[in-house]
Amino acid sequence: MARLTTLFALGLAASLAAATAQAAEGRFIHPADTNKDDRISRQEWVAYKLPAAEFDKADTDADGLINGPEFVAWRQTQA
Ligand SMILES: [Ca+2]
Ligand SMILES: [Ca+2]
Repeated sequence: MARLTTLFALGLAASLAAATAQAAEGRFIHPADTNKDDRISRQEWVAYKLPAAEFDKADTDADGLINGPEFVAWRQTQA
């Protein structure tokens, strides 16, 4: 169990680093964005096992999609 937790934590850290770096370049590439439209939809969010209740908090402009800046801002609230 401890090993699984460690692997999960490493995966999250890698995802965060990647998303932050891509957002800085004006592009948003995240493994949760399975249709590669640079936005995370609610379905993609849930499919990636992110907490469904957090989607509305992350979607600050309430357009139903999480873009790069929204994701990075939400991520920073999770630290
Ligand atoms: Ca998408
Ligand atoms: Ca949005």
